[in-house]
Amino acid sequence: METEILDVEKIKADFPIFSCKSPGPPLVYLDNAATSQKPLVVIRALEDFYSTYNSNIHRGVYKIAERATAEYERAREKVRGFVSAPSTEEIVFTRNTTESLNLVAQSWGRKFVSRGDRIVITLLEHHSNIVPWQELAKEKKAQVEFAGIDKEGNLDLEDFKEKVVGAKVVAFTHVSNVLGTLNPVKEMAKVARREGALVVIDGAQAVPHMPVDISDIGCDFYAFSAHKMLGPTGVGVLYGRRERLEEMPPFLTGGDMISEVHLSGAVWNDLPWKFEAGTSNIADVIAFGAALDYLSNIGMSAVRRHEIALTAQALDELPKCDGVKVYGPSNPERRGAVIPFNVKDIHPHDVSAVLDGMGIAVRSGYHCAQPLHEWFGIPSSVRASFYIYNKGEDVDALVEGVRKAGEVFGR
Ligand code: C6P
Repeated sequence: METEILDVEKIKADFPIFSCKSPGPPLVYLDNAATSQKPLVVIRALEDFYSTYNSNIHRGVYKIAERATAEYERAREKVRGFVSAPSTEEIVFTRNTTESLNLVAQSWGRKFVSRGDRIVITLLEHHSNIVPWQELAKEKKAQVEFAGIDKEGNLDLEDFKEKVVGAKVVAFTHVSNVLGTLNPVKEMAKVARREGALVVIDGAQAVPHMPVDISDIGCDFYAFSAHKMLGPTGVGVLYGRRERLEEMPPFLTGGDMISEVHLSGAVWNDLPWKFEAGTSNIADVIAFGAALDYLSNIGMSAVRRHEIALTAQALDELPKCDGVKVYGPSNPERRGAVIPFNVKDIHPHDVSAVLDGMGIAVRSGYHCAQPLHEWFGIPSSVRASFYIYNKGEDVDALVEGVRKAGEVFGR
């Protein structure tokens, strides 16, 4: 079926993995919520760094070191522009979304959260936005509360608003990595900030797939990962509002995050370097810049429209298969391109194995969101997730594979 908005064949030609000659059927990659594939420009940026100007940053005063520093800081500016953050001082590079969220919980949380405080999150969270708060709460004798969802997996906004009253920290996902639920983050941030709460947003499944304007949302912290948006693994981003970053202690200490060290103690570096201790993931940050250029050339509005079309097709076709139950919001405009489902009582790993036999890669399990699966009363699910190199034919292949799994294992 012809669904796509983007020129998928042209895009696919930029991704070496799709022309890789391996035995078996060609790869239909539908595990993009876990990590995306990488275009040649990103791979080349890594090769270019290591083969022509490999050196450490913020230290050497020789040519290649100065170039490395400049490219690294240029990538920071690209990130800032990509998410419309106010300044590069507020863009901190971490290893991934998980580390970004831990940084907030460990640094801001340990300083400002105290006994009896309430930390409000939602049932839609990935473990990375649950466990750091649970650990903080344990240490500080604070409480973690979960705002609820409706049957489709939309946030219960009234419940959220009630729970947020008097909260110290409010942390929520922009897009659910399981159901695709697209949260009204601007409204949520406004309500939480009115209460004087710290507002933390997990944007791991949003920034890769749609235009995101952090200044417009109005949060204190916003986290995401490069590897889900064509970039290398090992690079995360934490946007932090300047006042918040200034009032909190460093997360890790050592080289690069200091401006002076004496026998009597140390003085912290300026923002954002105060939060980037030790040698950074230089090559991968620079290559992430190439990924952002690639996505910007396509345009994030086009990416979003393309994914809505694929999602609409999947939401239309999958439920027609015998015994298939699809979870999440029914309106493709109100969800990301993430489709979880189950087939009869067949184990998701078995469905995934049948799909794998056809060259189709999906994720099966609880997708690092066990509380959400428990709420739905299921141990696990199969999850297909789309990106810019997927086309309507991939959805057709998925549907065919799901039918086949139903026949192979169904009773
Ligand atoms: N979700 C998935 O298959 P890291 O692993 O730190 O880059 O991202 C963590 C994370 C945080 N929040 C959300 C909403 C996420 O989706 C993820 C990563 C992947 O769903 C791997 S578990």
